Amino acid sequence: MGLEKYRLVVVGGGGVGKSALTIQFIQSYFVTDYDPTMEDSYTKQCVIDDRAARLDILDTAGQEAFGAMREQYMRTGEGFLLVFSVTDRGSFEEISKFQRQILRVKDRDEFPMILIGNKADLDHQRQVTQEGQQLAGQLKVTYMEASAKIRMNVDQAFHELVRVIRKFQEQECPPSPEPTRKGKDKKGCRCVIF
Ligand SMILES: Nc1nc2c(ncn2[C@@H]2O[C@H](COP(=O)(O)OP(=O)(O)OP(=O)(O)O)[C@@H](O)[C@H]2O)c(=O)[nH]1
Ligand SMILES: [Mg+2]
Repeated sequence: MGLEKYRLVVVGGGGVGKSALTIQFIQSYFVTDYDPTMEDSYTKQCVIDDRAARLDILDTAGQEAFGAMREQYMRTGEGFLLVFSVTDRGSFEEISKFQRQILRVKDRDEFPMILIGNKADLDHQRQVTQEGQQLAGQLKVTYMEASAKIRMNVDQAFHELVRVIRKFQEQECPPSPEPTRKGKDKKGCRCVIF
């Protein structure tokens, strides 16, 4: 069976910990310095629910100055981690804007995404509490609190997004009954290759 490939995109405001989460997931260490990202990509193979997958992860720029490439990566992404920091109210308030932009670029009412409240280790600096879960309900996505620093819910967040993408693609494009069929079907769906 061919390796499943997923293109994941990490979005959210500046300094919320997108790079720290991504690097913790890929390389298992915590980056303490803040070096604003322009755009970085990573690849990791992993097994999620007994199915091997290759994840191509795009770590995007939160800072507006680097925001020009946004539409381009939104077009190619198959699933999005919407990241805010629980210590930064402004980053939480920006999330709906990211979701709207993704849905507009995709021209859909829903698309695989999950909402991540990062920096959950900084409990004494919290500016967002139960509203994380409430927003996820409104956006109809799963909510997880995470910490890149203490490696809490890091693998879980990326794995959960892959599950959401799989479910979405199976609904869009149920596996073909013909086992040798490849490539695109009539609807232009990208089907699983057996
Ligand atoms: N305590 C704590 N600090 C974190 C966590 N995640 C990231 N940080 C710190 O927050 C700062 C910003 O993290 P980055 O990962 O660079 O943020 P970013 O979202 O990639 O920022 P841009 O690339 O500008 O969009 C760094 O100093 C990190 O060490 C976390 O879970 N807990
Ligand atoms: Mg970054």
